[in-house]
Amino acid sequence: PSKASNKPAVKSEAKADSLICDPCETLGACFERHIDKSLTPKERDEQALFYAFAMSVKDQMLPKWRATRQQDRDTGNKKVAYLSLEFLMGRALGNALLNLDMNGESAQVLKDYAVALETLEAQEHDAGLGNGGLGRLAACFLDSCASLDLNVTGYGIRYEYGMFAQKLCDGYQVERPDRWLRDGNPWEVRVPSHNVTVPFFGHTESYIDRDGKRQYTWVETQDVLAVAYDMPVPGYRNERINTLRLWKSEATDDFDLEEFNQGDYTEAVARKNLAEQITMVLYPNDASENGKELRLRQQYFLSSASLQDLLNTWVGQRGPDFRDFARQHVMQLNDTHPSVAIPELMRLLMDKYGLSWDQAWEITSQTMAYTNHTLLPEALERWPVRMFAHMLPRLLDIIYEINARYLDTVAHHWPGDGGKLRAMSIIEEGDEPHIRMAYLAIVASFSVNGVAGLHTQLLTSGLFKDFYALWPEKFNNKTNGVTPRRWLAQSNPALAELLGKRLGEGWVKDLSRLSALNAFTDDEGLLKAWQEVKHGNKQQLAQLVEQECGVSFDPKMMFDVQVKRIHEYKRQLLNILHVIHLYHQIQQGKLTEITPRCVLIGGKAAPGYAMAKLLIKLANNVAHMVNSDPLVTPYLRFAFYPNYNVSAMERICPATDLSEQISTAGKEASGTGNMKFMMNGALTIGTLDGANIEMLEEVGEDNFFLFGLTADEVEALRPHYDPRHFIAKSQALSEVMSLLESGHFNLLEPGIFDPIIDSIRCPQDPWMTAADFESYRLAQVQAAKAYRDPHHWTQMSIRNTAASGRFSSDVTIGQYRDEIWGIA
Ligand code: GL9
Repeated sequence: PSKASNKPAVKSEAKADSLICDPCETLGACFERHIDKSLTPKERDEQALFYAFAMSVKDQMLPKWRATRQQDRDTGNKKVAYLSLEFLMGRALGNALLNLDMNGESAQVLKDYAVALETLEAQEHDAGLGNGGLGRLAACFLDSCASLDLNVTGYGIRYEYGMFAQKLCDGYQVERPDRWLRDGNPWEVRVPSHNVTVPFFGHTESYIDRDGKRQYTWVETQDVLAVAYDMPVPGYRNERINTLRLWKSEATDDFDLEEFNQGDYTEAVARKNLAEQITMVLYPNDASENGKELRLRQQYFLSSASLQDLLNTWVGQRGPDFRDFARQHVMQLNDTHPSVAIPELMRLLMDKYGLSWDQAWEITSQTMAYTNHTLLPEALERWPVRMFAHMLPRLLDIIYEINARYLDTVAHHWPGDGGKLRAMSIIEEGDEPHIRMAYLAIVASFSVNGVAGLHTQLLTSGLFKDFYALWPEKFNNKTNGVTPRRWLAQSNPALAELLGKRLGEGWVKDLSRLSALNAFTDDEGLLKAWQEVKHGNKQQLAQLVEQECGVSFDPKMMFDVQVKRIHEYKRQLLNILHVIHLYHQIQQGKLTEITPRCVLIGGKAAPGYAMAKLLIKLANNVAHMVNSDPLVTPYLRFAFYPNYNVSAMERICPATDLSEQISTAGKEASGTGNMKFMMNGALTIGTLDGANIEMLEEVGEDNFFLFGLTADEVEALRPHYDPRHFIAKSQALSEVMSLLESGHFNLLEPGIFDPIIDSIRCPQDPWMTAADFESYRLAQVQAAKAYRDPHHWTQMSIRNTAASGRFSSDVTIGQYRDEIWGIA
């Protein structure tokens, strides 16, 4: 493409800008225009008012958004593309108003319409374009990048259907489609000037060009149109509005030209579905391999569209001279999901722009950076070579060539070691050869990072040990963080106000200032105010739990919460076993010093993960027994929160006393929910896993309920793990197992929990639930005892918030900026 091909972009952008309201128009005037001029009084229901209001807030952002793009173009600073199959954004309105400092003005404007801001905010559908931690991390990162004034663009997929809605039917999870776009999306702007086409299928041909060089082309492809939808990402009270660019797949006009030509017009139009399928639905699998062809199509679609977009912009500004490209770009790969971007960048540079292999490789290997998010073997992506050969034949050629050259390096480093070559090859040999995407990502990236100290250590000493030996300089750690805007300022307004009174407002931008709270842990005024804030938040959550679960939570009781995806390694089972233990003790009248508590578990199970789904059923059955025994309910209540999502967490974390972070050590790469709870003053009961370790370091053992085996101990025990021994040794666990095995919780459904019982008793249980039970129970006794001293508990709560500054995603992004991206 020449400069000319970029012209439409400039023209239509000018056109888009002329459509917006006058930049001086106030929010009120803008809203009035959207309401009064376009809606009859009857049409002004809450949904319509929300839509009009959100449109008005977006209109207010447009001039700044444009100015940000202009400034980034003019200054020509290095830019970062954050490539991710998931962005779990949640709702946008509250966050936009906070960051733009428009809450006061909004309340004022809405007064005239007799509707509360909260009412409008509640109308917004969560943008659930992610599964859990990995997708929510991407969302927190976008907020921090904009707030730190960094030129970072998020590239993702505009799924028509986001994360499924979870319903409970007879205690079982049932999935319902999430058509989050049904009522329209007031935030997005369709930007047709950035359309690109993405090729699929076909085959490779080679020819000798005029200079006698062998060139390759990918021919007879089926092309899919990628259409950009931009969402604004406002920084916190600065002038920056960054962009989240989400791609939607559409059929090109010459899709199935053959059939058109044969006169089968309607058939051909109907077949456009195939192209539109690509961005139809988010795969709801948490940390497990997928292997589905459509998923690979999504990955390639995102990668190719995003890279073409970056290259088009570059060529539009600089012409096809790529000598400076690597100095000006970084592509951060959020896990291996977009790692097919590596061979795709090679392809575009060589086949489209005529660069040599060495030139293309230099650029690729200097711009790609890879973040690993899990050690679980089932999550490591491997694609059948066969699938690549069929769908992405040209990319397969390139991967083979990358592998051949890289294996020379391996052979040089370990001469004569065929085993090493086989073990480290990007291609896994076998009856069905596979491409190891993590290996491809490591080979081609200049940076490989884990997401917490322990995780990175386990990567370099285990999973990626050989790569670490070859290229130690590539590996680094970036402990995760969460944005204090959404997770404190917005979700916990009462605490934010108290912090503001005590510390000033600076903490929102510099969370390390929370440590100043440590000076006030003996200030009775603060302690009292702190307790009142927590109590108020608990009252609100109690209402929500009543409404969603039909269970009455008493704010005077301890709120003990575990919300996250349901997975065996996260050990919701350990929590449920403990609830059963408390229930049994109470019924037996054996609990002498009792701390009344309300236990809440929430989270979605992958639709194909039978064991996780059974755990949900168990939680619901146990909850039913607990909540229907009037002898028990004064001391213990238990609810499963349905359809846990970002908006639910905004209500849950400010109201939590005790945060459950109880994964088998070495399995949770980092965790990020753990940080949200800590920021909001919850105490953690947890194992030495992921970022828990760093949280413990910050807050000290006196303010944390630590239990369980360490990662090393887990691995040392594994070969001779004998659950019978641990069950026999613990009276509590023996009793719990007996009760569970008696069918007490499934009288009408005999045997349904056998797989769970068997998993606990199985010597191969990878999660070693029985091994940690007794230690967990004792930590719970400590937590219960501590809660009975409200003065001391509150001091510990304050110390947790005070120590949470390091877990702001601003800190994390500061490290990405300085240590990986090298941007100003
Ligand atoms: C995860 C890890 O399991 C978490 O421990 C980690 O905090 C996040 C973010 O780095 O990444 N990896 C992963 O595949 N998921 C994670 O949460 N899964 C989901 O996002 C559902």
